[in-house]
Amino acid sequence: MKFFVYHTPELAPANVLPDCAIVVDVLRATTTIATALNAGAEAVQVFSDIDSLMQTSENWPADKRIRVGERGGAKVEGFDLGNSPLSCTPEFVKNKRLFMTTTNGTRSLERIQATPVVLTAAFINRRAIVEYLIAKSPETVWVLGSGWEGSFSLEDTACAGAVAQNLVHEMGYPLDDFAGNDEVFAAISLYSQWQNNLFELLNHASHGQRLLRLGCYEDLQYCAQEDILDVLPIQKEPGVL
Ligand code: 3SL
Repeated sequence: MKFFVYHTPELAPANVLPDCAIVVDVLRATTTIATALNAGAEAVQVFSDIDSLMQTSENWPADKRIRVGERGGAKVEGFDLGNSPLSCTPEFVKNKRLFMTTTNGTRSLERIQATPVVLTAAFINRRAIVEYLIAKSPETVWVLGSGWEGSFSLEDTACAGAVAQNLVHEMGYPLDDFAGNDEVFAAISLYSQWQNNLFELLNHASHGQRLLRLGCYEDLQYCAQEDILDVLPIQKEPGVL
């Protein structure tokens, strides 16, 4: 397995795709996706823009759909939910399809949706991702951080490092053979430094601070937990997990 980390979708090479792409947006899109699927949502369908979400979701039965969206961290006006994973309870999402648009995470998913296997990862479901990779052993794996509007996000690269470190330990891969780019070393170093204090790391992150200003303290606490959900968000058709 050759493992590559890209801090943002823009940094991934154009005109080539890996065997497996893993999108990470710890704060909060991929944490919300894992939570919703674990709570029994029928699927999560992602959109980079609000208009196409509205058009597609109009054709879905109203009692079977939930519109989820944020811009700048705040709920999109008229939508059922913002992007808080804590809202995705079984009472609310079970057997429903989430139609979701977010500032960065859904854009990353759109960027690599033609990849044969697309997964989403967060700290909360890191273990399920690692187990899938060990079982299937795809030849090339990209982890794409979502960043914030094109710039680096601490928490996404740390999560990429959490997946990479786990794989290296469990599979006994020599790091030099496993790492496809220098970012893999950086991601593992970042995670190793903070793995016992991920909540504090999220507090330092610029998007963590933005969410704290919006009153999302409990979201940060939730997103900082590791391996609490055994759920594998995997793309079933383009844009649908
Ligand atoms: O940018 C995104 O995709 C979101 O996850 C950002 S937020 O945490 O919902 O504000």
